[in-house]
Amino acid sequence: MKILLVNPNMRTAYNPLPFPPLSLMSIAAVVQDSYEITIHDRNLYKDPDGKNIGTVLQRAKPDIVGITSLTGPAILDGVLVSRLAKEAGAQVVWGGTHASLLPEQTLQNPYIDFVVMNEGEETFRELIEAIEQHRGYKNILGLAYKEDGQVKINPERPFIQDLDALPMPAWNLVPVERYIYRYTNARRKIVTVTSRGCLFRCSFCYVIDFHKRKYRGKSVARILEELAFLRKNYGVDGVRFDDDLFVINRPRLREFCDWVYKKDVPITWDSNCRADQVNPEFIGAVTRGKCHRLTFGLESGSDRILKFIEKDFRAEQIVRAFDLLNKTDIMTGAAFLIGVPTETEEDIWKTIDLAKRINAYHTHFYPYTPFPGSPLAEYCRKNGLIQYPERLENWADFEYARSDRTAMSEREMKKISAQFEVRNVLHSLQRGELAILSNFLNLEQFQNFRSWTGFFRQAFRSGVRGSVHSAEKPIL
Ligand code: B12
Ligand code: SF4
Repeated sequence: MKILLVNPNMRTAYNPLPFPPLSLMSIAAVVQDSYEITIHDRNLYKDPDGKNIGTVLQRAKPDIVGITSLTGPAILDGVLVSRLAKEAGAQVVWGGTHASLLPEQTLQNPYIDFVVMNEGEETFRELIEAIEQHRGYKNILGLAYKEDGQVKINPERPFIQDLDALPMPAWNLVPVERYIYRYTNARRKIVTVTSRGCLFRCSFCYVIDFHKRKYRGKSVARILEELAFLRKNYGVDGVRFDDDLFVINRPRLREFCDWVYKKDVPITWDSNCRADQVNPEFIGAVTRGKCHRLTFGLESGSDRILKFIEKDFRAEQIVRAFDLLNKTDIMTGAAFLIGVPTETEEDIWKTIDLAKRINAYHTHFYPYTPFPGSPLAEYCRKNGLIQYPERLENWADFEYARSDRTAMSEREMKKISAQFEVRNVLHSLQRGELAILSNFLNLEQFQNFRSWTGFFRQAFRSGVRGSVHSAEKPIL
């Protein structure tokens, strides 16, 4: 059996750097000893009309093509690859967040044969075996498929409790060098994931439906083993832990930081965090553990909105956390949502004021998008604010934050976002964070340059220095 796993093109102005396709690397690791398996990352080259991947498929003639999915523009690329894969005679399997949350609609697409829902390692292995041995699919937990034109959805598969039992992600199947980037405090940094799920309940987030608010984490010994592997084989000296919430398990975090400190592990790291996790004890632990950056989903400066989206912290906790963080050397990132249902112009200005007050190293404003299955998307649906798109493809450009639904016009919101992005670059230059910019001098990363220049062209065109509202205060 020949298997080709494809990471569709996910790059947008917001995500210009390629990320290692950890989902595909994790499922590949489980089956690579038994099957001929290849990973193909479409983020590493330009191929908008699919000529290149079409040729790859026609030459390799894989039996199975697996594609990962997120709600967003990558869906269109995934559908393009699925069509070409079917033309080459393959069975097409989708997995990942979007397909897991909407398996039925995903399977209504004529080019998709199977959906592996939620965690993929065991379900995918059983599916390959069933295809190979021409067995039926009805006993495979976590699988959705078509039978006589009908979509069948099997019962859920219980989560893998012991993530240490999984093999190391298949770094051997990807061009690791393409995913290594420079950062302040790290010459060779890469992204990895050490846990799954989160215990919080932010109503816009996918974890509630996807991970059922269950958390599973690799042990500290296993994390250190993976870091040692990355260091030994690829000279990695910096890591971004892109877990849903790396810091959530406090005993694990403390143990990890103590080990890094005691053994002087030559790696710095960054991760997501929540404002309500930050206190002097936390800062002491992560500083000892060589954390160099923490990014926060802060969402809003309005307590009413924070309550509405069930963020379970208040604006004053954000201020307190940043008052502590700003006294340390830890770099900070702050992400805010804009255009959330019920948000007023006053709420938006509270958010802008808070963003300026806490003065994170980098501040991002993202327009709210309802992700299928999240409680907030369901709220929008029930209240007639949105209708879910009828076809898989229409999720590619599905937006909520449109002028007819939000307090500010789309243009004004984009302008706020662009102004903070420009502020980020100016702050980075002031702080001498030139390492980040030096990524563009790396020939292999040079193609990213165009995505960034496009973004800043747009930002400046929106009038960076102009106020976002006739009688308002400028952001910069
Ligand atoms: C890295 C990352 C990215 C990378 C790309 C990842 C990649 N594939 O190359 C970048 C930065 C490009 C990215 C972009 C976006 N992302 Co993102 N991203 C992540 C992140 C942090 C890690 C993903 C990961 O590797 N997880 C680890 C692996 C092991 O878990 P997994 O992906 O769930 O994979 C498992 C299963 O899903 C399944 N599986 C997955 N794929 C497949 C495929 C097959 C064939 C099979 C059988 C199984 C299978 O098996 C895997 C192992 O169990 C997640 C959050 C998280 N911690 O998971 C968000 C996350 C996936 N992203 C999200 C979002 C919203 C986005 C954006 C829309 C953000 C934006 N506004 O720009 C964009 C989409 C851009 C686009 N063009 O469509 C949401 C997804 C919500 C949704 N409904 O899809 C998440 C969950 C974050 C969040 N909390 O909201 N993202
Ligand atoms: S947004 Fe972050 S803290 Fe909130 S539920 Fe999702 S992963 Fe957890």
